[in-house]
Amino acid sequence: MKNIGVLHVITDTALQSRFTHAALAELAIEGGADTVQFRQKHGTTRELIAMAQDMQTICAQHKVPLIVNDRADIALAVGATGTHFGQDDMPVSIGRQILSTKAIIGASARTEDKILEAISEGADYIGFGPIYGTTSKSDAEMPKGLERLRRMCDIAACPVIAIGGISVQTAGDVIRAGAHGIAVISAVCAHPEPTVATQALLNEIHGVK
Ligand code: TZP
Ligand code: MG
Repeated sequence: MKNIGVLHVITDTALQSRFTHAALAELAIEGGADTVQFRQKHGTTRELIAMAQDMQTICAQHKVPLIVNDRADIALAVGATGTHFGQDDMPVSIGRQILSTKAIIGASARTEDKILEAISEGADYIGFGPIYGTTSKSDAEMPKGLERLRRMCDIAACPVIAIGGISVQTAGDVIRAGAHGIAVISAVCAHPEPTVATQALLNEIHGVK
């Protein structure tokens, strides 16, 4: 099994405009993030490649994996470690044809069937959420809560990364419910001090694990 991080910081420049994706990556890594995910829903492919390239330079310097949301082509273009696909994005099996067997491919799955499907197609981890209410994703579903998370972690034969509304107050509960790790946007990107916020989340995770 591949080494999957426990604290995935997803960079976001729609929620805040103080920091670029690359600046957020640097601040999060300084705080101990062990995975950084580039998530940018608008812009040209050239613009996305330039942003991802800047992030990859920082991530490579610190030996932290960079995961590109949605886009296997951009991951390939900048030499990122992998990609994360939603249920409407590229199927994991096709992503695997584009990227190497060593690449980390994560897949969001909202139901038991979709979890099993993503794993059978070769997903290295499952993203499950939103656990709590979130305003960071425009089309987020209703919160799924800790009980459903627990069930999903029981059936998934790979690490589950919980996402959605997770804060320093709830990170420990999420890990106790069986999640391998967490992915956050606002808890880090919208925090006055992203590095401090990352450190605090990591402390909560390590307090349980
Ligand atoms: N997928 C499910 S919830 C979500 C995504 C991308 C948003 C997570 O952002 P936040 O601010 O940590 O709730
Ligand atoms: Mg997507």
